[in-house]
Amino acid sequence: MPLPFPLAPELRPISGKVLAGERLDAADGLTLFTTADLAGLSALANLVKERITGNRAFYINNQHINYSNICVDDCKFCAFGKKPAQDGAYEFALEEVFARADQAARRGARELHIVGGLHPTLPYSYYTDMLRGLKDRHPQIHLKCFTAVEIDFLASLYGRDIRDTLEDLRAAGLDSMPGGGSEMFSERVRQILCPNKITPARWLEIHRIAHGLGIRSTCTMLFGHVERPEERVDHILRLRALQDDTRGFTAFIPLAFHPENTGLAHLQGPGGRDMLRTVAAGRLLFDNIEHVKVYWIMFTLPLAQIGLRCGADDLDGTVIEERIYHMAGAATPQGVDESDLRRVILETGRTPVRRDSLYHEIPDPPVVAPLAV
Ligand code: V47
Repeated sequence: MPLPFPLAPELRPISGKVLAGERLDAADGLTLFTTADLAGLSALANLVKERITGNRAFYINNQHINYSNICVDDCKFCAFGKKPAQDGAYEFALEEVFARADQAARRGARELHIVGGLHPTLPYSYYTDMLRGLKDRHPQIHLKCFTAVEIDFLASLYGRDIRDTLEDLRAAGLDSMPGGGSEMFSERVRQILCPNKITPARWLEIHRIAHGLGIRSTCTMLFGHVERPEERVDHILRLRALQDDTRGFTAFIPLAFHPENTGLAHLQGPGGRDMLRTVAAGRLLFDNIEHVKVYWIMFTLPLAQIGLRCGADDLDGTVIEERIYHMAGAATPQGVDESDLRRVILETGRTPVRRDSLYHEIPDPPVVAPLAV
């Protein structure tokens, strides 16, 4: 059946594969990241999105908590991390974390997304007590905490292996892991961006172990800095290969690089076209991940709306207190209300679906009629 939209010649063999449900390979990926036909690419990705999730667009009532920005690493792309004695360095006492969680619970949040820097002296018990304290106070809230980079750091600081560390954290209340810290797997790029960060093999191994323990996670790709199209493809295909083995990733999240206040402030960051292209290419290449998120904090709400028509099916959430991206000069608000997200989704013609962290729908609470007096 002919497609209801025109396609540039280089996309036609790819659309043939997509319609036949065949997997795209690295050469196809390179075409997706280089074609000038953004409209055709987006329409193809939208077709796949609608095949998987129909007209629905997801969002979550969540809150981010960045418990500390103190970090022993020195990633060039990061404006968030500070050395312990540096101006602006902070760490939350557990009571401050709990106060934020109480505020989130009052707003009806269903997820806390908690990440920080690589803090050299916080005790192991800080992390386990944090999780235990949060679960005791708010058992209904899903705890999505600590990137693979933090898990690796914690494990090596306290001489424990990854499996034991993850089991301890899970016993304390950890439900799932966010996908940060993978950045871009290319060794060439890592030498420029983050030479001291854990290796791609280590990042993947930690997610593999987590998935084996039943801890789901997401995966990300930081793009729009010094990487080449083939390095984006390589990054995505390595994540896809892990997903073939474990099926543990719930969503792919392309993270648009924001250069302000970073060691790479001379770069531009990606333009809107490139951001939409990356969403669409991600949707088409990840034939084994159900959801693609346009993280509106990084994309802005108007561009995220278009993203929902280019392959993405999820906006992330209310967020409330984002710091990592705002330290890098993001001009978006630090958070929004659920009603804003619903409106933004409705404007795109999609049906808003409130979800939990694992993409189960959370229906509206029943409307209780007032008692007649
Ligand atoms: O790992 C840091 C990126 C990530 C900058 O799992 C930057 O659902 C752009 O991973 N410009 C943390 N990006 C955020 C993250 C995330 C966000 C939303 C949802 C999920 C999820 C995960 O942010 C870091 C790094 O890749 N980052 N600095 C910057 N200047």
